Amino acid sequence: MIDKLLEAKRVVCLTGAGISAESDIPTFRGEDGMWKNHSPEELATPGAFVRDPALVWEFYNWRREIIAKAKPNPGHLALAEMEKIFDDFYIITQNVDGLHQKAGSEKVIELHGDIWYVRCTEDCSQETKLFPLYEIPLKEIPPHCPKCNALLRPHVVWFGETIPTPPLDAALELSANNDFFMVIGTSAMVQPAASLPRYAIRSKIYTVEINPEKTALTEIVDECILGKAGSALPLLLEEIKKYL
Ligand code: BV8
Repeated sequence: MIDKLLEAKRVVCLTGAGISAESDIPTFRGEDGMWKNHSPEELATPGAFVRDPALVWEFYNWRREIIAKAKPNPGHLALAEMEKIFDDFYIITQNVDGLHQKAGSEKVIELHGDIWYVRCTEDCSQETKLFPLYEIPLKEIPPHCPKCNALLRPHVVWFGETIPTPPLDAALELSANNDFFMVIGTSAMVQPAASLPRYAIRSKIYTVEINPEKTALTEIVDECILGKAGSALPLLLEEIKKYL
């Protein structure tokens, strides 16, 4: 694997909740993924928000409080260093926690949005189309638009909502056009993100999975490192540095 990685001009990574697990952010399908007996799939939907915006915002407030305390772990930091080593190094992330950017990664495509941004559900003005809301905990649940008092919603992609075209097109293009693809910390169950590694494999790109557990991808990738991102990625970085 290391020879393929060293020859690579463009490296692309797809990350999921697993890369933030060692930053103490619960994954979606791990045993800590539930919140008050609700699964994220139940709450991260437009229907749940219409039915009970307060409950959905309680869920996001809980996650925001956890994420606010979270620090990038050695896995995030190793990817940020790799971005400086390779000519072209991109991260496509399913996560909304912003930890890749906090770790120093700059070329990050957030497929599912950013938990720190909100938008007015009435789309009432340019300023409230999309703006940051960092207060922890939220002063008001659910929060209302400062301009028109309509409900605010988190700027994340819910189940049943389409991924915005710009990040999705960029992710599709990168997944099929690179020299080395790493899929890190994802159960590869959520579409269309889960199809990205398959595009890489179909494009005959050397694909490596890093995950302590097997997934639906494990059988079809070129190599699987059965381990945690927080230890596997720093080891990979050390290996790379031997040849620099
Ligand atoms: C779409 C943002 C077109 C929000 C997220 C029925 C109706 C409507 C849609 C569908 C439907 N059936 C299927 C769909 C499609 C649906 C989907 O895929 N559903 C799944 C449940 C089957 N997808 C969508 O709706 C997408 N849009 O398809 O639009 C459309 C539109 C209408 C109708 C049809 C189609 C939008 C999906 C985006 C949802 N938003 N997040 C928020 O965060 O609040 S998804 C969210 O869950 C995450 O972003 C992520 O994508 C996913 C969680 O997956 P993972 O990241 O993989 O995390 P998970 O916990 O599952 O796994 C963690 C992994 O880490 C494990 O493998 C574990 O072993 C590993 N791990 C643990 N520790 C470590 C580790 N790895 C490394 N190191 C460690 N230390």
